[in-house]
Amino acid sequence: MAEEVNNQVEGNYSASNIQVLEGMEAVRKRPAMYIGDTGERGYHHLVYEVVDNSIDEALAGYCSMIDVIINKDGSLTVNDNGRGIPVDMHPTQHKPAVEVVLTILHAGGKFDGSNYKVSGGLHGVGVSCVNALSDWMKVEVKRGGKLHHIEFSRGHVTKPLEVVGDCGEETGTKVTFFPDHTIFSCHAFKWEILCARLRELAFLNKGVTIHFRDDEGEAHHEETFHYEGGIDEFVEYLNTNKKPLSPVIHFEGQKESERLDGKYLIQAEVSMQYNDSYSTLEQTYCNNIHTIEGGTHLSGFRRALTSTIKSYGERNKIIKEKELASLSGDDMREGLTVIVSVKVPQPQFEGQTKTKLGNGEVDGIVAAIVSDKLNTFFEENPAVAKTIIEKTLLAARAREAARAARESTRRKGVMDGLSLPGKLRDCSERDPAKTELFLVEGDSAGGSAQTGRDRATQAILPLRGKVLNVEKARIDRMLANAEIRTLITAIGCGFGEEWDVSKARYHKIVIMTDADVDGAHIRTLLLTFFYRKMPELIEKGYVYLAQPPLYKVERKKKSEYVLTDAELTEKLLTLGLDDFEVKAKDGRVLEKEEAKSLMTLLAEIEETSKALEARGYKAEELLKDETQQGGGASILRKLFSSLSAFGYEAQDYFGGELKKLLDDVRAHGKQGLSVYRFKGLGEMDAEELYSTTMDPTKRRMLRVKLNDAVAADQMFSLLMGDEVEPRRKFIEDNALNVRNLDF
Ligand code: 0RA
Repeated sequence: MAEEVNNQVEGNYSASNIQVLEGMEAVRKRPAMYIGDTGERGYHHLVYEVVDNSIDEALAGYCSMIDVIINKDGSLTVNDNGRGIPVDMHPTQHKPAVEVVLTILHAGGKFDGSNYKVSGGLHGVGVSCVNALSDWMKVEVKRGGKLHHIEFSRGHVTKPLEVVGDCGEETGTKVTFFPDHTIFSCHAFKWEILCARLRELAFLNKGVTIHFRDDEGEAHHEETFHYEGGIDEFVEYLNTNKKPLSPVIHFEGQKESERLDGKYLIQAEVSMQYNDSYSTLEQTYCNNIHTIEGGTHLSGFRRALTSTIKSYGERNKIIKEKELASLSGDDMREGLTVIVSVKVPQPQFEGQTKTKLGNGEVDGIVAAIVSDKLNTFFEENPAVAKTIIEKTLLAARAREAARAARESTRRKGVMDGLSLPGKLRDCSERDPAKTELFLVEGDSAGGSAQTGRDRATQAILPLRGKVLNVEKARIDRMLANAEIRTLITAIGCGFGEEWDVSKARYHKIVIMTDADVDGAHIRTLLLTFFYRKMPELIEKGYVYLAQPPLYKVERKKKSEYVLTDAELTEKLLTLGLDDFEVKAKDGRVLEKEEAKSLMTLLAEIEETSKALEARGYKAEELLKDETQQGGGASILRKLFSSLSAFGYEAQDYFGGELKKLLDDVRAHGKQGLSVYRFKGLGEMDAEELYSTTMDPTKRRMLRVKLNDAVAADQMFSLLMGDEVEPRRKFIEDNALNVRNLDF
């Protein structure tokens, strides 16, 4: 008898080991199937999977704090004060439960008997996948008065579970992992990417505190997200730089639904606020997942919004009968920012990127909640209702005007691409995958580009003067703008209701502007246009920024082009340090690499001081005045504290000794060199412009990406919208690192 039991245990043991082996190997063999991809997105997705478990604990009411830390060694820690992953023996697997959770696929959620796991990342694959894809993972559990520790490598236990100490009353789970760099092409966590998602999670799960810190990067960022107001605060945040036309309006409710497998609860929450802009921002979520493609929750909301506004407006004689029929849903959403967040057990995700909610019953539930409560809100706030409805009517009239404008432009052939604009110098190739459109600032650069280009694949469209700011213009005015019409025709996708990305005539659209303030302005105007009116071009990765050189450096009749100030400095310093001795404060001669980092640091100090002076500050005074906390002062402090590593102090710089050293090294580097700074694209002749900036085999270009739609929206509202004060503040805060603007 004893034999048999034993056999059975052993049998189970090996069965479960095979289960682990197969599961972990399957994930490592086809990682993309489990986490989407193995690039930047997948790399950060690992973090979301781990954090989602902590969020689940919070949703269940057991966890209030989540700490996320990018560690110095590039690993990442998620620490929560939930119940802690169970550590007792698993009844059928015969190993500690925590080991099961971390090594068997999909073992996470079913543990406490329910599978009501409403969190869970886009792929919802659980923390065991993260383990499989990590070079190592360490887990600490505080539970039952003891601190437990277990370690893994690539999904397999390397240090079995053991008790390593006491923890008193405290409970919680701490997971630290280092992704397997042989699997991922991305090798570092990015502060901005994680920040956006963690902030979003804090908005969506009100009351939870998420604390995020970066110990790896130079910058030592740290931020705490905690929103008692939940998605109401999210809407306020999204409208930060916009002028509100209504208070934030909040609805929530829940409803039981029935499916073949039983009853279950659907929860819905909506926050909305109108602003005086012309754009619409609708962000929808199901179980904390951003449903980018929308779905039944969005359709329910839209339907209810339209019918409620129409019926209230008609009843109260704000909308005339003849206007009623011409009002469209788009009109009601002009200037609206809204978050719809639903919690649905067993959600169905559809669509190309599996981010479209498919559960049919959600539509009616959301619609019922919105209709009922929005109507009550209107009844109680008639003045707000009137403002909103009048804006809606204005939008409808503008849309009618735009339709007329579009009709007339269509007659002129703008929409169908049959007659291309005269200014466009098109290429001969017809396969859009092989062609490029250069949008060039100014007629003279346009001429050089036209002469120098590869006629087969490169088309040139010179742009004269400033492009219209679409952030401030309604569509009718936009379509009346010649520059915008030319762009629409050249690109070939149509516009508005006729938009079709598959008709794009080029798969690379390259913005080529001068490297000065005017150039930057035109670039921003064009990006605003693409982001607001043709976002699919950016999503598909069709939009690029050309990188024309800033300098031409000549030495012994050989010339070389340099793209940025930083590269020029680097070049001069490298040449300058050739047979040149640099000493630390104590007289020790620095190694080549050390000398170079000291020089780079001095160059940075110099550049920062200059930028500050241009704005009326004196670096030396700013540094001494401890009450100064702004961007400039803190950047300066950091630079000068790095200087102390070489034994030098701020006084050595301001006294002139270090300035002279920097000048000497640069002068040494410049010997026999001539450095010419380009003032604009127009100064380059055709051959030069082609070989430095357009030749596909030599050029460098930046592809425009939308890392964080929320940040991008705010950035464009801020830079291009009506509010002057926040823009002034933004520009002042960021004047020192404008080069880091990231869309
Ligand atoms: C399984 C069961 C229980 C909690 C957890 C897993 C859990 C997992 C993670 C991952 C990160 N933090 C976590 N916190 C908890 C329920 C435990 C119970 O019933 O006491």
